[in-house]
Amino acid sequence: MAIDLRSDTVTRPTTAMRAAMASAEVGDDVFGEDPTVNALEAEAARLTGKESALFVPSGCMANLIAQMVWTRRGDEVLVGQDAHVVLYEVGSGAAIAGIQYQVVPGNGLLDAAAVEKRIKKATFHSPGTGLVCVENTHNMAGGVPYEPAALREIGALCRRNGVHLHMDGARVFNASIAAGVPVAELAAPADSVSFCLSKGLGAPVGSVLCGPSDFRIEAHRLRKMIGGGMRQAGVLAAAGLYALEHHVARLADDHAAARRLADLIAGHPKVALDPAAVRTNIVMVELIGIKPEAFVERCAARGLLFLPRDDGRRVRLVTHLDLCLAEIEQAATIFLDELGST
Ligand code: TLP
Repeated sequence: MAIDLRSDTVTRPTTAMRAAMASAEVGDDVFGEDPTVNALEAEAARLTGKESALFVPSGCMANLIAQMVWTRRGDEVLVGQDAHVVLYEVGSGAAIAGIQYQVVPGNGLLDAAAVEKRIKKATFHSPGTGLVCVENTHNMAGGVPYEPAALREIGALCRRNGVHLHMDGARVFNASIAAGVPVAELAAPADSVSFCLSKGLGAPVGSVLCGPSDFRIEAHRLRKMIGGGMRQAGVLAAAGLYALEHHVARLADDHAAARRLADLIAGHPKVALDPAAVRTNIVMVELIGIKPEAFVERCAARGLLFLPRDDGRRVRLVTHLDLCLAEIEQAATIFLDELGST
């Protein structure tokens, strides 16, 4: 079996998770009658400290719905560099929500000063800022979590300016473990937060979008509009509930595995990598004088899978619950071996 570090989305549900799915009580969720979906939404609202929550099929749908609820067509959405909503959501913000992005250059994480400089009111000839969106952890920056204080400052600034704040918290549980603060505290400055059950938490499908009750009413309508209404979704929600109960604390193991991998790889003359910068489960490695695509192919031929970034310089390796420490060490051996033979 290959060692698969392409993403934390590749995990398969465990036997215990499948048992929870098989025994889930279900109903028609479009009528709001699936007890397991309702329980998952209540738990997600509790964990994020929001009034309500909506179960959706994917992180992309959660982000799209949040952007549709909080903006008017033509609005600008302020995001950090390499934001997932800009790079990897197939242009849905533009194509469906009708928004345009203003991307703040930098490492991807926003700060209040950068936001303040760019936030603006609509005039007869320019768009206004409809929404600020933070990504926590920031995927393409290398799984970097926000400092809680930075989020509070951005939140306060948004409130002063009457602009909503959405957190793409696909990996906010990783951020919470890394920062040592509850998810609710990280999410408090944001009006809405989405998180994925299908990444480090190990569920097969699903994300949850959390926010105020009136936000949920509109989000629910939009979910149906874009084809995300699900029927006996309790079998999926059961996996999510199981993940929230059993797979959150263990994210620390993924972080330790990522740091171990970084420690083993760093120091090779053909890589630029600071292991101390690896705070969660993503290791972003810059290759020096080597083409990422060709290197990825060579490692794949040796049974080690990971992805090249599209910047022509870096590769991304992601740890998750389907890996053991021996595989991490084997991964490093193959990686270093192939570096040596370039
Ligand atoms: N990220 C995937 C790929 O799309 C890159 C991955 O392998 O990391 N927000 C963030 C920050 C994400 O990283 C992702 C998925 C999403 C949203 C979208 O989630 P899904 O795939 O459930 O639509």
